[in-house]
Amino acid sequence: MSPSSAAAFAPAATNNLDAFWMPFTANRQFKDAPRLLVGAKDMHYTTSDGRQVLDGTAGLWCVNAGHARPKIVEAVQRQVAELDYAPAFQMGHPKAFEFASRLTALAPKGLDHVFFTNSGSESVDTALKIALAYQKVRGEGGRFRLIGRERGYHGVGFGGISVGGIVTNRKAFGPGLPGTDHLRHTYDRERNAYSRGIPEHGAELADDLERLVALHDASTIAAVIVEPVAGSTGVVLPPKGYLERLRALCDKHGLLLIFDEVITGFGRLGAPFAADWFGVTPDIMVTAKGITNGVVPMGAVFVSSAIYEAFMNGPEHVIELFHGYTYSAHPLACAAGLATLDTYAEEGLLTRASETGARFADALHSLKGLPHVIDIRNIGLVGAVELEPIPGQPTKRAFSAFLKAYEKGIMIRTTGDIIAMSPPLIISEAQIDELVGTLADVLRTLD
Ligand code: PXG
Repeated sequence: MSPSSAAAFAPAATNNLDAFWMPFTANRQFKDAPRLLVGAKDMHYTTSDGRQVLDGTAGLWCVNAGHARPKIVEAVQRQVAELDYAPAFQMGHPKAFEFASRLTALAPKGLDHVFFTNSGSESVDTALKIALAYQKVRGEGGRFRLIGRERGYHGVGFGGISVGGIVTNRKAFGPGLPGTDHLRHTYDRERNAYSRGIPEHGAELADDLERLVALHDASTIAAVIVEPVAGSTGVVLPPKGYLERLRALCDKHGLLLIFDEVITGFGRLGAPFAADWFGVTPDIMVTAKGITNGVVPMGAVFVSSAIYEAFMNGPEHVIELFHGYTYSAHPLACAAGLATLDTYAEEGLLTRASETGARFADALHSLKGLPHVIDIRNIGLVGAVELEPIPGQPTKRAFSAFLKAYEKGIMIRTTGDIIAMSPPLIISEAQIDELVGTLADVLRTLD
């Protein structure tokens, strides 16, 4: 055997941390001092060194009912033994239809059809493609532009980064989709710092859509996509009246309004969807994450009947929408999703944040005045604490808070110099106090 083929047959080194190129991670920093999770139950993770860590982020904003919930675990176990996979192209399985029906019954009135995907990013691209194709089937194919918003996060597909507005997620990846443009973001610290809940000032920022309509003409614009509450960019809330105004302007100009509810969907704000919370219904609603409690990857795009029916024309044997994924409506995801909806309903979780949110808001706003804190924002069970960056070293201060917090037994997220929290919706008042109290201790020790 030549030396090179011997090497090829050598067993893989175990625990070779280098093999896994980790997503959205400082790989070298992590691999120098790994943080490994080996178990999870309800509100806690277990680490590889045997510690319990309070989950202040619901994983990545997805484990809304808490970890390892019995109904969901059992449903997935049963499903994998009964029907592990079924094609969704020209074939079906009962739970796909059952889950879609349950979801549309839960969704805001008028969003009566669901297209299944496997992630938020796929849901975003699906929504954008449906919007373009819809304009074409209704004879408005000249409407090709897609409008996003500065500081928006719509996942990492080319469509999503094109309408997204986070520079680090865009600048390395070329020009993106042609024909996209962006509304101004709604963060205004000068007028709205330390707002409790929805900020007072800035509804007029929705009128920025008029600027883009004047520039491009409405007849070239297919859709506007926004997160009702922007999560990844550090929790940016819509000012009072902003979403209503955006809805009215979309109607005025014949534009579809897409809500990206990947984070706000499934109870995060205290209502099933942000559309319910704000009383503003989009034409298309993008979801993922909490749809299966994060247990099996899945996303779903909800569309209005007007959109769905517009495609149900032409010869009946012809595919109406040339789009879909091998794993659309995967049986394990549907089983997990049905059990997730049962758990949400039995425990009242989709509205629970409207009660616990007040305690969370009190706790968060008590951090005002601690070193480096320059703003605090909250809605439902979402909160953000913004820190003054270390001069010349943006992100470093918040990241060091994240590391210290993990050592002290709580999991938080940071983006830029903003600390974000979005605990599972089952969090108790004592756990809210523990989460925010530990964060306060961390903030007191920051350089
Ligand atoms: N849209 C929105 C609004 C999101 O928040 C996506 C789309 C993409 O979803 P997928 O499933 O493709 O990742 C997201 C994802 C964070 C964080 O800590 C946020 C997300 C993902 C990971 C971390 O802010 N949001």
